[in-house]
Amino acid sequence: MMNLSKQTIPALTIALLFAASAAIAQNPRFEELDGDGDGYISKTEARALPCLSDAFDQIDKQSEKGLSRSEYGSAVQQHCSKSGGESDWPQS
Ligand SMILES: [Ca+2]
Repeated sequence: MMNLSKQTIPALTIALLFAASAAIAQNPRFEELDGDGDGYISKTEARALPCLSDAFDQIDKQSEKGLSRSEYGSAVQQHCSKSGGESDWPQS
């Protein structure tokens, strides 16, 4: 019995870590998409997030450099949140 629980607890811990990282991966942070670090997400950089890439032209109204941090935040909420509204995108 003791041996079984010693094996089960680490397995559950690993499973939880995988679940947590999968949840984070659904909504990459601004810094993760901004590959060249210029403070804007270009159309090319947006390709890493298909829901953002698809809506890029309608989101990027300023249309020069790409999406600013605030444009990105609202775009992800509008276009990348799964149906059911379980998004825990941080509001800052
Ligand atoms: Ca960039």
